[in-house]
Amino acid sequence: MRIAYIGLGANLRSARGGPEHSLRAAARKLAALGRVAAASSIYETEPMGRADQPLFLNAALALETLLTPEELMPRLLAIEREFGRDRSRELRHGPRILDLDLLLMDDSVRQTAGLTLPHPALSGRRFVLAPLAEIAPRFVHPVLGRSIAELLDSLPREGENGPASVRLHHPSAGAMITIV
Ligand code: PH2
Ligand code: MG
Ligand code: MG
Repeated sequence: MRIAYIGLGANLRSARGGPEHSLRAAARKLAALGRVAAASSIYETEPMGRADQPLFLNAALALETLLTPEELMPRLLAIEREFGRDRSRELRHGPRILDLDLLLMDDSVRQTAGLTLPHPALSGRRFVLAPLAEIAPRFVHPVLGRSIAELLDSLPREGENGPASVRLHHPSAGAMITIV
């Protein structure tokens, strides 16, 4: 059994609903690939990369699964496509119907065409680290040798990744899906 940490993000409506619906529905699809062991709250985050787009919703979950990283990755892409994401028609750092990022999988380190583990953007982004720190604060990044809580703590106090760039979407709602 492996544990995959997956980051979820959305800031555009899909044909079926808004970003919040997409995150919750995607989490239920992920649950079918194993067992969701932990799920974060949903966060409302300032768009990184391009300012001229809606706020993002971001979250993270821990998936216990028998799939390897190479098997899981195409399943994530297939779920993105199911919600209507078309990678051929999007801008770098632009708006997204649904983004599912494989952030970490146990202590796997990979660098291939279709998969880089740990996710290269993990350590510098508050909108990834804040949700992840809610479910795995002591998980140690296999390359950097620092915990998620330490990485979050070492982000700049000002600017694009400052503490104000991330807040709870529903301050008292709890996890994005019910853990069974
Ligand atoms: N994803 C992007 C671009 N910018 N900003 C935030 N806050 N959250 C995201 O998930 C995000 C982003 C797509 O590459
Ligand atoms: Mg992403
Ligand atoms: Mg992605």
